[in-house]
Amino acid sequence: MTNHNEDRIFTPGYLHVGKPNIGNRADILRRINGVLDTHRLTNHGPLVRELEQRIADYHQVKHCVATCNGTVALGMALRALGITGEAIVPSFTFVATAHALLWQGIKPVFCDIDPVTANLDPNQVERLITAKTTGIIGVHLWGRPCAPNDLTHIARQRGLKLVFDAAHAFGCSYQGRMIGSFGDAEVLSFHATKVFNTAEGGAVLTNNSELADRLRYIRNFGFAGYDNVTQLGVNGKMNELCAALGLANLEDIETFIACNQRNYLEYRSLIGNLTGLELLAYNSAEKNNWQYVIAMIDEKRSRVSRDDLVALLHRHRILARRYFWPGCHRMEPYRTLFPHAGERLKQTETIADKVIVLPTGSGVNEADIHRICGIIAAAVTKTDT
Ligand code: T4K
Repeated sequence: MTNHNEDRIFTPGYLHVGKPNIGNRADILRRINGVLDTHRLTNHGPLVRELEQRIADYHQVKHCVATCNGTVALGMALRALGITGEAIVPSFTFVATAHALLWQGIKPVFCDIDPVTANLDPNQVERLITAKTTGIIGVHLWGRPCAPNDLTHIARQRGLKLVFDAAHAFGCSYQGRMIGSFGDAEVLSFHATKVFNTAEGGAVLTNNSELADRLRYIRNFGFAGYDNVTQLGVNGKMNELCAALGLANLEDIETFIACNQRNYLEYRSLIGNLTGLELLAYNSAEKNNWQYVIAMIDEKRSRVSRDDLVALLHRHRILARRYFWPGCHRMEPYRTLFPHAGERLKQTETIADKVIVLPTGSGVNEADIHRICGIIAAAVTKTDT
């Protein structure tokens, strides 16, 4: 049984990572009513097209191809770019990144992360390139850019395709340029748990018009007109109801981000200097969505272990998470396929064992954060007795 079956977490009184941000309800219902009135529920309707344009504008990129979710968007991008054989990818990511590769018959070659950024380590990437490598998949973990310049340089030099999994990076920037236009393509997720959501949804962003065209065909079974299928495709379409929710939520995106930032600063003021705990920093010179409040527990200096702290918080109905423990390589089918991968993933395993993701978003208020931090501080702090 997976956590998806834990309906108890949806009962009032729980604080959790990933509680959806929901925009103005009247606006959402008005837009959904409009969809119902027209009877146009899906297949590239006007709301999906409007959302695509607005998301492309927001990320300053030419094309946004909206999809039914981020995982399908990743698979579509890999296929449209002709990535085959092997692709280099972090193990320290949500398992969907690795699954998207294997689902396309591509071998994920797990690469270690940089201990400071927790993102792909470009030096390690170079070492893993073989004659079979056709692509690099960087993940902007927790919305923090994944070495876009270094990876672009390596990909260009070695003739590889470069895709960024930007599932966490809606509204983030790198060196003043919005995430969305780095590499050959970047992939967003609009899952309920993301800073911007359409309940389920995702998108591929790219500046390459020819690639965008190919993605639009792939998204629609390969149809190029009535009864005319010109290539292998999939059903990757976003529907109008999700787009309606998305358009309404987009109206409030700056409010959601401001709320996240306020929450983050509150956490920082309360547990930012705690011995035994490090709160992950964001570069405030860049645009961030502040969607992930990440604490790293140093078990040598903390009174409590990471896992005991998570269990303690759960007992208090605070569903902190260990994203992305234990790392894809220690999950099936990868554990069986690549039993020795861990030997080169030392930083991945070290960081995966330290991380706690704390609740934030519009469902969390200042008093909640004080309560959470009180429990954490009491548990982590060693007393001199
Ligand atoms: N790449 C990366 C790096 C990703 O993080 C993700 C998704 C993807 C690719 C793939 O994108 P999608 O195909 O999903 O668009 C969740 C999400 O299902 C997943 O979208 C997300 N990353 C991942 C980080 O987290 P779970 O299984 O941990 O989520 P779950 O169902 O336990 O939900 C988390 C919490 O959110 C719960 O405690 C309750 C709350 N919640 C959740 C939902 C769905 C709500 O309050 N309401 C809701 O409707 O995977």
